[in-house]
Amino acid sequence: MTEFRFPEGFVWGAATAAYQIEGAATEDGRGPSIWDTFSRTPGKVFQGHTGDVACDHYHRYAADVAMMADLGLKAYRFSVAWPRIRPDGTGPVNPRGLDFYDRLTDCLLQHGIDPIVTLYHWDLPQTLQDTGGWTDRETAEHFADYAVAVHGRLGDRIRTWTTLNEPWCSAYLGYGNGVHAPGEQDAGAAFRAVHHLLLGHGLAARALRAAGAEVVGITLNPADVRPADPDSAADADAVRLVDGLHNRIFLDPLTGAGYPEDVLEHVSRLVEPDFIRDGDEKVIAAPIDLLGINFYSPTYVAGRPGGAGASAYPGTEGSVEFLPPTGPLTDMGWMIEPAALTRLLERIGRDYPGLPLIITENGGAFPDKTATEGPDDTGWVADTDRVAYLDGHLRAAHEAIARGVDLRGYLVWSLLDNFEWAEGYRKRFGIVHVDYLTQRRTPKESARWYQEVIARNGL
Ligand code: GBH
Repeated sequence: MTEFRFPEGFVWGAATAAYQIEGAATEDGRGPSIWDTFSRTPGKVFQGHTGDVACDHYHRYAADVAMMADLGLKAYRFSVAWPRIRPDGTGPVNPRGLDFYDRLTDCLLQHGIDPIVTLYHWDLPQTLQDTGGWTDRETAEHFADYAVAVHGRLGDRIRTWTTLNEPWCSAYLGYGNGVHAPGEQDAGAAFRAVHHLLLGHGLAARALRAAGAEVVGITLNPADVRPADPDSAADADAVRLVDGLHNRIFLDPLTGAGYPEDVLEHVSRLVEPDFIRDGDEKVIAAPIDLLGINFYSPTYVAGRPGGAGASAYPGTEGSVEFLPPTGPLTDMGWMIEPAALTRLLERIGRDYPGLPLIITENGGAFPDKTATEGPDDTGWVADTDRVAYLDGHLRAAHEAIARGVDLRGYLVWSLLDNFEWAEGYRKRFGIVHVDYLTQRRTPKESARWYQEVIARNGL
C-alpha cells in the first residue's frame, strides 16, 4: 500500500556534479579549475585526493545513463564544467568540451530521462581566479557569456537550466573560511563573492531567457536556522543574523526585494559595500521559474560568543555560537532531523510565494557496511541508514506538500559515490556504490528502495 502518494507528475531523479564524478581532468582541451589547484595544495583535501579520475563518468556516461534508466529515474541533474567549455574562462569555445554534454544529453533523452543542467557547481576556470575569481565583477559577465555558449549547443534539447549551485558555499567556504576552493579567508572577499555570484546569476538568467530557455532557475542551500532556546531573546537575535547571512541575503534580492537592511548593515561593518552598484539589484531580480533547494541538516544557534573553530559566517564570531550537532548523525557528522525540511519548505513557500520549488539535493553520507568485502549475495550493498534517511526526508517533503507547498520534485544526492570535496573519496553519498579501483558500480539497497518509490510515486 502506498501511504504517502506524491502529486501526479512529481519529478523523481538523482543529482551529481562535474568535478565530483567526471575525471578526465586534462582531456579534450579541458582547462584547469580552482578545484584542480586546491586539491593539489597540500593539506586542503583529505589525503590529497583529486578529481583527476573520480568516477571516470566522462568515459562511462553511457553505462551510467543505462543504469539510471534501470533505476527508473525520470530526471538527472548534472553540472557542466565551465573549464571544458571555455578552458580560459573567457575566449574561444572548446567544441570538444561541448561534445561531451551533447552526447550525454542525447543519451539521457534516448532513455527518457529529463536533463536538468547546473551551469556552475564550483569549478571556476583557474585563469579567472587568477584575476580575482568571484571577487572580481567581470567574472559575473564571463559567467553569463559561458551560459549562453552552453545554451547555444544544448538549448534545443534541454528544458531546465539552473545557473549556480549553492552560491553560499562558493562565497563563504571558498572566500570566507577557505574550506573550499580557492581557499581564501577574507570576510570582505566573501561578500564581494556573494554579490558577484548573484550578479552572474542575474545576467545569465536574463541571457538564457532571451535565448529561449524554457525553465530558468537557481539552486540554493537554504538553512533551517533554529534557536537553542526558543524563549531566549538573544538566541532569537542570533537566528535573525544567521538567517539573514544564509537565506535572506540570497532570497530577497533574487525575488526582487533587494538586499535586506539588517544584512547590509552587518556587511558594512566588515567591508565597504561599494561593489554593489546602481541597477545590480534589478539584474539579480531577473524572473526565475524554479528554485532548487539542497537540504541536508538543520542549524541551531545561540546568542553568545562562539567557541573555537572558524565560523563560516563572517562577523558572527563575537555574538553567535553554533551548537554542536546532537542525536543521530550522518558520516559527515551532520544532524539528521527530517522535520527541519518540512519547516524550511513551508517557510520558503510562505515568505517567497509563487516560486515553484524542487529539491535538487538531499541525501546522506553513510559508510557502506559491506564495501570492504564487496557486495553481498544479492549484489546490493546494505545501506539501511541511508534508506532511513531518505525515507524520513521524503515523508517530510510529503508533509510540506500536504501543507500547501508547491514542491515539484526530488533529486537524491547522489547517484554515485563520488569526490566529496574537502573530504575526498572517504565519504560516500551514492545510492550506487563505486569501487574506485575497478570503477565497478553496484546499486545499494537504497537504489533498489528508491526504484520502488519512483515506480509507486510514493512511500
Ligand atoms: C552539497 O553541499 C553540494 O552541492 C554537493 O556537491 C556535495 O557533495 C553535497 O552537498 C554533500 O556535501 O558544517 O555541520 O554546520 C552541501 C554543503 C552542507 C554546507 C551542510 C553547509 C553545514 C553543516 N553544505 N553544511 S555543518
